[in-house]
Formats: sequence, structure tokens, C-alpha cells
Amino acid sequence: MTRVFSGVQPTGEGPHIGNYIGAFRRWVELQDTQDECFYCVVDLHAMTVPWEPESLAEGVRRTAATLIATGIDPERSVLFVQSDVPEHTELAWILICLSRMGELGRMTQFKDKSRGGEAESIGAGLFVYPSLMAADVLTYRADRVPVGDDQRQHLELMRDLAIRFNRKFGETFPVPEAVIGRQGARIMSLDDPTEKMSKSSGRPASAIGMLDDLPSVRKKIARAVTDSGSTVAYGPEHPAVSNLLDILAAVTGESTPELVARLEGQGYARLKADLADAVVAVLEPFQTRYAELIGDPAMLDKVLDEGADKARAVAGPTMALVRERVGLRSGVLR
Ligand code: AQP
Repeated sequence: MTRVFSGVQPTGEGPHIGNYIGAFRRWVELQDTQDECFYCVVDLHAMTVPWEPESLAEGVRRTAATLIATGIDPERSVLFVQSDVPEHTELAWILICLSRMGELGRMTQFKDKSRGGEAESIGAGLFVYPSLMAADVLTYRADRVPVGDDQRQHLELMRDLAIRFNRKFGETFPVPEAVIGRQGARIMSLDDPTEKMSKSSGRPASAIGMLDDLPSVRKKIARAVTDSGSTVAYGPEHPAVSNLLDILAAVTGESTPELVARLEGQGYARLKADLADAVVAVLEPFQTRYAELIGDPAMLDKVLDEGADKARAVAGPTMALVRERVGLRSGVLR
């Protein structure tokens, strides 16, 4: 039996087209090919940067509705919220104790997100959250973790922690494998192709939000930066246009060489017009479904409660085994 686990943070302006291309659409596909899929709104990760209680609660509902509207089927996948399953934090503590300061300090996401801040004022959660992420996956003893390219380093740490735990305490966890797509695994910002598209950049023009109104999606694409010259070409010398081509390829299913052949000599305006049409064609039905879901909070809560029950049924036995292996008393749990 193969088990898949992945998560999304309910942060910032909400999921963007990069999250969809790099992660969600693969999660949906995996429902057809894998035995069990666990998809989690990782609300505790959203506390690694300053947060407001109302926007966190709102972000959780919005993210859950987004996942269902993109095609995650709660009948076929376990869809739940991280903080509903306390085993994540319990295992995280053990993994934090097995993590090394040096390896956590090398995480580029920590370096990026803490840049510019005073060490004195950066929350310690930002430093240790890769160990919580390892706990998220290992709690379910998952085999495969579909993520975008930005999570590659965290996945390596997760594998190291699983191996370290198994060596010290006996074979307990499968060593999870990252599933990273060859195309679209790192969608870049529309206003700066050297920077990853991100929920919390604070620059609305940088990301196509999945919930952005469609006229502003078109406007953002029309204003996206391009490379000097006017050739539609793909490669490292054309980072901005390559990023637009990556998005177009992902949403249409065409390959980038096919797109280049079709759009060559037609200038950037045509590329942007085609891209806007293709992105709107994906977002329009998604947003209609999303509006129905977000308008029914009782149904969403029910889905998430049921998901938490199913997740706990797997997480509980893992933690009971872990407690025994590491030498913690487990009598109270029996
Ligand atoms: N730009 C991206 N291109 C492709 N995949 C991406 N992912 C994120 N950004 C891109 C993938 O989406 C999944 C969920 O991401 P996350 O919520 O865990 O957080 P993140 O990776 O830190 O993404 P963001 O959007 O940049 O959020 P903030 O700004 O809150 O940090 C992951 O599988 C991720 O790889």
C-alpha cells in the first residue's frame, strides 16, 4: 500500500497559481493512482510568522474550500486540519530533539523568511518548523510527498530524520520520497522572475491568486514583466518569458517546445493574451465551485471533522509505537 501526504499553509493572500501547478493539481491526480492520500491544511506552520486569530481561522476555511474546489475529494482523500491532530506536535517535539542546529540553520526558507529581521525578534518556530513538517509526514508513515521544488531541502531533512530515528530506535518510519514535477515545480513571480511566486510576498502584482477576480487576473498577466527583446523563447536567458510559458504549459497541457513553435515571431502580447485566456479557463469553474463551498461553512466543518477522525485513527497508533520506541511512558494512552 502506498500512502501520500502533503500540506499547504493557510497564509497570506491565499493559494496562488504556483501552489495549484506545483502541488494541488498533482494531489488531485494522485487520488487516482495511489492507495491512500492525506492532504492537510497546516495551520500550525502559519504561526511561524506573525498572525491574527481571525485571519488564521478564515485562512483555514478558505484553503480547505480551495482544495475541494480544485478536485480533492474528501470521500477518496483524508482532508483535515493539522491542529486537529495533536500527534503532529507530539512527534514534532521528538524530531526537534533529533534535529541539529546546523542543519536547521542551513534551510534556505529559514534564511529567506528571516532575512532583514533581528535574530532577537524572529520566532523560534520559523527555525524548527522543518522538523514539524517532518512530523506531519512521518505521523502517517507516508511513502510519497508531492510538493513544489521549494520544499526539496525540507524533504531531504525529513528523510535524514526518518533514517536517524530508525537507526537509533529501530525501523519505524518508511523514508519518504519527494514527488516533484519536472515542469511547473517552481513558478516565479510575475513582477520578478528571480523570485518564487509566494502567498506572502506582500506584492499583489507578483502572484495570480486563485481567488483573484478574473479581470484583475487578466490585468496582472498583461502587466507581467518580460525579457528584453521580443522573442518568445524558453531557457535561462529568458527567465520572465520562460515562467509565462511554464504557466501556460501547465494549464493547457501543451509542452513548452510546442508553445514556442506556435508563438514564435508573434511577440509577447499574443503570449500574454493566450496565457490570460488559459488561466481564466481554469479559474472560472474553480471559483464557481469555491463560492458554493465557502457559502456552506457547516458542510466544510463536517468534512474537516470527519477528516480529522480518519487522520487520528492513523496518527494515534504511530505515536503509541513511537512513545514505546523512544522510552516514554504510554500507560495513560492504553
Ligand atoms: N511558486 C511555486 N511554484 C510551485 N509550487 C509552489 N508551492 C509553493 N509555491 C510554489 C508549493 O505549494 C505547496 C504549498 O505551499 P505552502 O503553503 O506549504 O507554502 P510555501 O511553499 O512556503 O508556499 P508560498 O506560496 O510561498 O507560501 P508562503 O508565502 O506562506 O510561504 C507546496 O508543495 C509548495 O512546494
